[in-house]
Amino acid sequence: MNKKVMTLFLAIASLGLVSCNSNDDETGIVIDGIDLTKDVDCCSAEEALQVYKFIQTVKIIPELSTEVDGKYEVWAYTKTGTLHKGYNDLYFVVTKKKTGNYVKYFDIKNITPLMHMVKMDMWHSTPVGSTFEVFDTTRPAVKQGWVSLLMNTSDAGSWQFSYDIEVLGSKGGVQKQAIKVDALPDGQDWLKNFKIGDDTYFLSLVNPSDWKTGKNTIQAYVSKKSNPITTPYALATETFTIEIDPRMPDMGNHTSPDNTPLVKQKDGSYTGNINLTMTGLWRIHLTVRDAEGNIVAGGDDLKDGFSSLYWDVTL
Ligand SMILES: [Cu+2]
Repeated sequence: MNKKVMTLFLAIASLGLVSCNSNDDETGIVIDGIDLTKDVDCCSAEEALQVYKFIQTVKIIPELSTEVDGKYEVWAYTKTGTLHKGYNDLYFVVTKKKTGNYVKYFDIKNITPLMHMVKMDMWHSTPVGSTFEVFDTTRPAVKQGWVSLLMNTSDAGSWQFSYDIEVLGSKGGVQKQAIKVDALPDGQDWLKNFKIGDDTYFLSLVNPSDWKTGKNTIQAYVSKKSNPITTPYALATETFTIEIDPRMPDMGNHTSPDNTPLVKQKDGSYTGNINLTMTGLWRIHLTVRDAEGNIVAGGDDLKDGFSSLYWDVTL
């Protein structure tokens, strides 16, 4: 083969990889001065493979997936392809329609879940993660954010979602898309609220379904209800400490050793340690303190001596 035929052959071979999104930066195949393999909008072959592997672990939410400018496809994912009451991780991936290649540079903005409450004919939003960040340096073309949905869809009301996306200068998004929010099974209650004066705060427990028997990291977010309530609820700016007292109500309210309070991290989340020594229903009683150490929630209104502010997690 002469040199030109050889490069063409390599180029075609590399196009074969496009379907599994391995646009390879390293090979750098050039025809007439155009580098066919180096897609500057995405990633190395290794990074593309990481994205590909990641999306095998999640499922598409068709309602939140869309197309931008006829050029890009936007894919929204959760772990199950559905949404449920409480905290949900949301992931976004963008591909080029022509090649299927991932696009690294895009921004998700203004994610706005709204619930219409039938009886009162009013709308409210819900806690939302402030930004959709690059998920992981090994998977740079995946953006991750979260929503924590106050209620599930029922006769009382239903949800719609909107967001804006910008991909390489093209703008698009999803507007007022109806989407169902599932209830959690009995024995699971991952979202609670408390009040300080006129302000309402929400405590969103992050993915307790990932927990195993024994020691786990416990993570949560504290969000503050917006005014107006149709604006997504941002993280509370205050610094709290969330003390936990896990008990098994079906087993004489025994507790477990080695639990530590949730404290605020740089990323705005709260993390601590929880030790769930056996399977079954755990009621995690909460006491919230402000930065000065004063109890602001869960301190009074004790039921059987325990805080009436609690998450339920069934292992
Ligand atoms: Cu509602």
